Amino acid sequence: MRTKRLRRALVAGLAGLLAGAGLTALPGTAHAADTLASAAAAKGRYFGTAVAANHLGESAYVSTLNREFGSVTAENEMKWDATEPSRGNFTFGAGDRIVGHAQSRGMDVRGHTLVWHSQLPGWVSGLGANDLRSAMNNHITRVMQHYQGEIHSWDVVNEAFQDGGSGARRNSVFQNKLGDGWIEEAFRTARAADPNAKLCYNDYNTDGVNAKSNAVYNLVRDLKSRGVPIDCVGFQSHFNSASPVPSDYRANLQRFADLGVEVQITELDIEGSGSSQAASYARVVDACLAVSRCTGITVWGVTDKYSWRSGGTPLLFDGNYAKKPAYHSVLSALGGSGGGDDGGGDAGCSVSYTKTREWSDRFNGQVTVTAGSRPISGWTVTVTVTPPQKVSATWNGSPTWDSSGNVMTMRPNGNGNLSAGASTSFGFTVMKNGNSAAPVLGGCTAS
Ligand code: 9MR
Repeated sequence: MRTKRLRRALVAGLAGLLAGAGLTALPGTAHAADTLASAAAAKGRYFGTAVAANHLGESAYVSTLNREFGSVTAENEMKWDATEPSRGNFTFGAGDRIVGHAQSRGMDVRGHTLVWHSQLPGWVSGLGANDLRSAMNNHITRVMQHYQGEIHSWDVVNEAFQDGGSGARRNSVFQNKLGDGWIEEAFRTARAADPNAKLCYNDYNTDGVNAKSNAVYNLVRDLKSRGVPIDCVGFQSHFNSASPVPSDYRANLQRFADLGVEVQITELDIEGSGSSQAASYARVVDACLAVSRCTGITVWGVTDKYSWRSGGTPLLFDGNYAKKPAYHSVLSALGGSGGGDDGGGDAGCSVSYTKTREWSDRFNGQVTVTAGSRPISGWTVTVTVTPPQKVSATWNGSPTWDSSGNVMTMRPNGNGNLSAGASTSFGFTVMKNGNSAAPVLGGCTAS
């Protein structure tokens, strides 16, 4: 691993020099915040993707990866069946290719995954308890030591709980032969193997508050209270119409964060298309940004065509690597400035005004905000009244005022997320004070 560490140090050193000179390092060299990675970095988050080593020879795949992403996860190459197909024989070639690619571009690497009931080679299932314990600890130790210093977070244990309402542990060779303590043992072994890697528990269908996430929550709370080393919880976040982004997603992330662990969105994909898919993605990004300990988001692949469920077109780039509406909504939710290549060039939203009611001393106005060709997750509109008029009340928006009190800047109050072409409106009452002039609207700016 010497050469890799040296290369990583050189890349890090170069990044430091560029930063010292006031320049931005890889990735996203061209303009600040016009890629997923750079927009996320501006918010203190990483934005990553799962990568398959066998696509690293495809130029469109690699150029999209290099341009947009700041962290990679090996989709399959670091799993047990790939790294230790027979007992004691370790093969790291495919995983090393991914790490080498990431390091050459200054990307971070997530490690996935050390102990999982699936993609487990057959020889593991045949072991007796004592043998299994030493095989598990040896596997963790050897794989983590191979990648020591190169992985920011490891999924030490993956998917140890059952689906459904029981909150019980999943039947697995580890659970059945080693009992409940195997998870704790895996984390202790992992800390000893690479003390600098963050150690995560990772699972699916734990994204909202439910029996399964309660069980994981209780596990993490117990491990933390007894000083067992665990630093992070991964929420896979595989969504579709049968399993949509839960309404309590943010609250669920927050309750785990409140246990003192980082939360990471580790395998995000959302089946669907168009504005509804885009809006769901924006909700996930908004939730992560609202939780200060949510440190990053990884989507489970670069392009729909190589997704594990490609029929559901769940990713941000289509099969030709074109940016989908979901891409734009993620970039926009991250605060980035997209709009470059979709021929849009508009501000992202438009406004119209109507007077809805009038009395002798006052009138009510309504402003309708309509998203353009892409979904938006926020909007800003200015409304200027003519002195001595004064705005005396507002609704469906959050106003701020300039020092004169005549210019109101209105932002959403829970009504910021609009799918492409969708509308919302806010209202206000203007005291005339002798002047019935209509207010003047500034343009609409989307975020
Ligand atoms: O995306 C992975 C796919 O290529 C594999 O065939 C599959 C085998 O189980 O694993 C997929 O990744 C899974 C991940 O490792 C753990 N969470 C669920 C992911 C999707 O199945």
